Amino acid sequence: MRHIIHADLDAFYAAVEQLDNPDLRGKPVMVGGSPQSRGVVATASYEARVFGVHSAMPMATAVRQCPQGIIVRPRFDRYREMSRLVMDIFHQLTDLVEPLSLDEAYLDVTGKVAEGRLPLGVAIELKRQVKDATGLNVSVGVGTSKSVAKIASDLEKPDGLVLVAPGEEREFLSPLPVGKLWGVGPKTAERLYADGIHTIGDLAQQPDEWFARRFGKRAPYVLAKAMGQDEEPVKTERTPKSISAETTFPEDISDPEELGDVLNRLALNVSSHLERKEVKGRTVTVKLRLTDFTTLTRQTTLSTATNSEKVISETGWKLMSAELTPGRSLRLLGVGMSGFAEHSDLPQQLPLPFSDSMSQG
Ligand code: DCP
Ligand code: MG
Repeated sequence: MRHIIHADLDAFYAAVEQLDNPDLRGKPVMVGGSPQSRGVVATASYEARVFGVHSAMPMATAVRQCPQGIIVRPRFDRYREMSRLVMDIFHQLTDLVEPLSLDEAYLDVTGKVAEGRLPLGVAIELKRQVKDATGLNVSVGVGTSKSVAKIASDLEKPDGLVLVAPGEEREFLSPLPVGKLWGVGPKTAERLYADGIHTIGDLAQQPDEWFARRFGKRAPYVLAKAMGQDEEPVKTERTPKSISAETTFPEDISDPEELGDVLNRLALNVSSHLERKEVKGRTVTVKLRLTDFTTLTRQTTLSTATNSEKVISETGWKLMSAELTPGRSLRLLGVGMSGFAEHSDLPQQLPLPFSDSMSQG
């Protein structure tokens, strides 16, 4: 049996701002772009969430709903620095860490439990270590699978700690809305509601034939998740062939400035991921999905390998802006880096023989 922890920092960007500036503590803080330039909320402190302010909301709307909210511009370098501290603490506990974003990771702590530690004790200690080292609160879920741990960590945010005891997975999941299940997106959830399936328990009760019809090849995975028995391993940091980040918009976006903001965020994500894996790449790719679902990818190969957020976003911008014609809207934007150097610690200033011809096309 495995013991998995899912850890997710509370109101991450806003919490860092409140940490660094005591004047912001206990106040509604909205981190993001300016309401004048169609900026969006990256995240809001829990004090602001009371007013309905949330991530991805236009800042102008946030200001309307919470006029006393304090708008703070994001400081990505600082968030990345904090993220690194937190991920280091995770790594001190176990080698089996799978980061999902700057503020979120799975940890496989089965080894600790085998040494005689109680899963609850491991989780309490983890929360305390993060708090002591950084001043940040992390919400933690503990369970025998990734999906149960992830759902659990979200349930009592902020500063949550939810443990699902072995054998109680199904009972735990049963009353929760199907939309909470990993892999069931908003559209699938809506279709399930239409079929009268509201909770994860409702879903777990459906006959096998129904699962096969509704989910096709994915049926066994979805069923396992609904029963709280998925076997998905915690995937540690190996060097993959490419690292990318993408996002689908709630509504299609045509404004280049707005797309530029998204691109910067994705570039930060890719760059911090590259940094964590200690690799640098030369090929930057952007992926654009248009309103009609046409997907374009455009890439270019740089002369020097990099993990720089600035270079990735600038290169991505060149590739993307060449495709932005008036009236063209995007429903998805992605940025990726590939073409990794075998040993990224070796100097990269000299091009490898043939690298130019290899990088074309
Ligand atoms: N983020 C963003 N845009 C989004 C969602 C998130 O820029 N649409 C950034 C800001 C968040 C950080 O990523 O602080 C982490 O995302 P989370 O979804 O974990 O949200 P928070 O940590 O802010 O809040 P919580 O986890 O307490 O719900
Ligand atoms: Mg978070």
